[in-house]
Amino acid sequence: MDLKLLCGLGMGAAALTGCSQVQNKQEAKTPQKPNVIFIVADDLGYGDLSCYGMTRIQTPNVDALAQGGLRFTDAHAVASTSTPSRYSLFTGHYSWRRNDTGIAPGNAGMIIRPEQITIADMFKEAGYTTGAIGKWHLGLGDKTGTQDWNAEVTPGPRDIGFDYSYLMAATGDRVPCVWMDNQRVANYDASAPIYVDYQKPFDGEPLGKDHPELLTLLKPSPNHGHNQAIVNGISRIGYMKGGGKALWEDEHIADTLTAKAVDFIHSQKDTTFFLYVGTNDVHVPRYPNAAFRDKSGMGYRGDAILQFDWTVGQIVEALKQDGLLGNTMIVLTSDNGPVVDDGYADRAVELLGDHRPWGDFRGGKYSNFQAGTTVPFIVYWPGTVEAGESSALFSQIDLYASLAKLVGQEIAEGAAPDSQNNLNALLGLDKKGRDYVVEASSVLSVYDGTWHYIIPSYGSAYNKLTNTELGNDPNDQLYNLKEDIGEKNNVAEQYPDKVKELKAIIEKEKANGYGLGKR
Ligand code: NG6
Ligand code: CA
Repeated sequence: MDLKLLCGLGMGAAALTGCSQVQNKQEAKTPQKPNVIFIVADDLGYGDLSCYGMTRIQTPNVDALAQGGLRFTDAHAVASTSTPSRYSLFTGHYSWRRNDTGIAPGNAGMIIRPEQITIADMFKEAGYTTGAIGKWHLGLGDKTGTQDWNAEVTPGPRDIGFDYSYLMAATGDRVPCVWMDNQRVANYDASAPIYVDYQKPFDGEPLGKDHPELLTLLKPSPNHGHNQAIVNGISRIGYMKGGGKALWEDEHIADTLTAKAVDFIHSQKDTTFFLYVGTNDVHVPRYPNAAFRDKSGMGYRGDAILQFDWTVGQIVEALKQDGLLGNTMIVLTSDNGPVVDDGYADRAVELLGDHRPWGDFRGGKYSNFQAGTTVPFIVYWPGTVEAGESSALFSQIDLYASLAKLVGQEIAEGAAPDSQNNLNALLGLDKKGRDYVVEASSVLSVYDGTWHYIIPSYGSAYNKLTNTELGNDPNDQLYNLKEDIGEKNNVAEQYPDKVKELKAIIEKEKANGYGLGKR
């Protein structure tokens, strides 16, 4: 890297002279057009990677990104579950402004409508080839329940900016259990037409709840549901008929999506690309490949973490082979906080030992407490993003505006209304980041880097099934994260002015649209 670029990026401050003005401003040099890859893990917690303090197992491939890149310690997903989190990531619009962005069934219609402008549209405008691989969970087709899975399902990712897609419609635990290759079932088997229903079972199709003897790979945890359609020895949420040789095999989900990501990278080595890779790891049902199964000593959840790490390694290796590492920005993160038992008896609870997937934070997936949305977040762009750690407050919702700034793209009118340009924080040049983040779980909360305020709610305080403290309380809750990272002491009564100030932020934000309470 030449001196001019170093100055422009505000790097090498001590070693360089003659560019102090630029250093003070700490502005990123834009535009630049690297390839951009989002690797979004599923339900991977802040404490689930060895570079974030996990000691039980090692994640060397992710750690290499952390060592050569920027590891954030205060980055947030917008919501504590997948659909609303990914919705905001792609649109730069708070999912909680709508009432239809909750956890989507596998037959949901497209939640991001074709007329909406997404981050993929933004990249396309900037001349990128765009791809989406892996977990989608944002609906496909026009209306819920009306898809014909035996034909092209439209609208789909193509209509919201993705040139290429290879996706699971929803989650591993929801039907249909097939891959969608550019909006058509992959490996379609004409002898076994596919039907999906979330209301009523199909005559003659055995269900998990009636046929435990057919659940050869995994059984559901008691009272968690997940006991409907049976697809390769695992019962799911929803009813399904057919599929034949198109049905996915759970032990090959990770290697299938990894191979597709690697192929995409190789096929685009001479273009500039944006690739979203949503892994199924470490979501339930966890049934990792034999290469990882029973290898972690922590059960399938730990094995799935090893498998996730392998996927990351394969993607990096593909970039290396094509000589693309210096010209590619990888953003590695998770869609929401961790959960140990999310529906299947995979011994994750029994074998957890002293491992803390949520790190020092309280709660987890589904929770208003900080472990709901505080996620691992690593930016790797060797030669441009200086290696280190950043405590800047960052929200995934800002990827849209920040990357638009990076590539020199205007934000289209009406697009990404909640996304702020925090490119300097993303590149490690601004150590502070956002003034505050709004977090969405059962209710909204706001966090300013020190104080976390959760609005009163009458929801249950505890989810017995998943063993999660949900952070619902009929009183105001205020925590000082700098002194009390585990949110043990509610200090709302001691700091009424702080409560008032943070409450006012939520009210101000809600005034621009609010649908969460109407779900
Ligand atoms: C919940 C499921 C859980 C998981 C989650 C979605 C039950 C009892 N629990 O409703 O297993 O599928 O939805 O997870 O059905 S997410 O990470 O995709 O948001
Ligand atoms: Ca998730």
